[in-house]
Amino acid sequence: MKPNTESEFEEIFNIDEYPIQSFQSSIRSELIFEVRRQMSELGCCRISNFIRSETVIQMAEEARSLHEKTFWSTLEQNPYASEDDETFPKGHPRRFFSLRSNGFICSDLLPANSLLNQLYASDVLTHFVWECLEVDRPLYRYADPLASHPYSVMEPESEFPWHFDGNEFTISVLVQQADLGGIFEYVPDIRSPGQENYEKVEAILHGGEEGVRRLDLNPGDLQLFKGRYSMHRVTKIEGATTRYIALPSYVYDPYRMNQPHHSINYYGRATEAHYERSKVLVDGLTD
Ligand SMILES: O=C(O)CCC(=O)C(=O)O
Ligand SMILES: [Fe+2]
Repeated sequence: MKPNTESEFEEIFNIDEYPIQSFQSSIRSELIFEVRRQMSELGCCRISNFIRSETVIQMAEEARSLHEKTFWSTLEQNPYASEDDETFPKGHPRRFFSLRSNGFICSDLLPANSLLNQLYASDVLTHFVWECLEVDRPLYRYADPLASHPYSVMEPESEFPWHFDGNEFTISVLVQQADLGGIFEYVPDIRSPGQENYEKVEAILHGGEEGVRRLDLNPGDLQLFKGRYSMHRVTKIEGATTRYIALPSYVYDPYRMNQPHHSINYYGRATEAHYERSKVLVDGLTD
């Protein structure tokens, strides 16, 4: 990954509106204050036009140019991307499988000079995300070579059912919007370390709407969310336009990666490191 330079930084982020690199700026402090407020109230936050409009257009071109490298999957998965476990009763969230049909352009397939690589390499961005999340520990980029900052690709009729992520936090940047559908829905903080909250999860899986929120992104917006704790999904894509979204991800533990089963289902493969690191104790939550 190429080290970030000031000029690249200025080319990617809309620093005229959001001077995230300027630690003395009151605009920056106010922005962080507002993001924190939304995160605690809504469990998710959107910062409009965070990416420069010219850059969003180039990122959409980048994603389209990598389209043929997409790993596609159409399969039934539970919210934890884990294998079926017959020790749980029928209907239990662990045994609730729904169809996912989407693709990923894995992070390790991005060309070295890709805009998404440059964006993710930014320490200023990582630090900004950390401050916005108001967590009590350092935050790291995700060590997972496939899932750290992929593009998710959803073609017409694709859908992404209710699930949790392996990593704690993601900042999504939509680069090409579907004509209709492709809306992000989530239930803020439905689980927490030590507390799976299966009853509530089950209610949502069976169509419950209590606590469900929706966020309709525009290209160039930045969305912060807590994918390990907030169950989320993307509604079915309608119309003829493919939806591309960049998913830079962050974690507490710089050693961890997705579980091999999860990695193979989502990204088509698991590396030796995925197997080696799969035994690391995390937070007690199911991946
Ligand atoms: O496409 C999105 O907005 C979210 C994708 C997602 O949840 C995931 O890749 O785990
Ligand atoms: Fe997710």
